[in-house]
Amino acid sequence: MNKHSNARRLVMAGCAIALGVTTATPSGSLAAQSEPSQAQVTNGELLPFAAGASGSTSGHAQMVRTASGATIVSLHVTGLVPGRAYASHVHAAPCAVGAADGHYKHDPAGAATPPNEIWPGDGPFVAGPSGNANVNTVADFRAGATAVSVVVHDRSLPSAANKIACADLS
Ligand SMILES: [Cu+2]
Repeated sequence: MNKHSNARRLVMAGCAIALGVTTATPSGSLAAQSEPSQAQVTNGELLPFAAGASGSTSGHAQMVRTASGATIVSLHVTGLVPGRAYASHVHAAPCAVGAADGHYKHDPAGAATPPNEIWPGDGPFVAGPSGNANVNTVADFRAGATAVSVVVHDRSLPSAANKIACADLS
């Protein structure tokens, strides 16, 4: 192998590390299993809850736990009321269990706000003129196993009954 192609391999390896991309290990040895985790992608369709059953809310959510230790959540919602304010959070129960229950917290004893919680849009967001919203957020930790759903809240409804849609992540 000549000098040029060696340099090229080094550059490519550097890029893979910088992007947090985990490449297949050639040996498959036990030692390889203690390498940094691979990226994990989960996603799900957004389905209406009772509070949103009168509308036509749909869309999807995706969570990427990166190999470098971050969590990226993106949410696409359609069928919202244009100009109305909504909010979204990662929740700690499946949609079918207690209407997805409460928010996922990185530190269970920590604050009920970001960065300890994961809120796509980082706070309230407003539906566009077509009733769509595309929001995301990046947390600087890898979400734990109980970060299982993404809920959309309609902030024009009372907080006790404003969960309009939910996506189970799998
Ligand atoms: Cu919520």
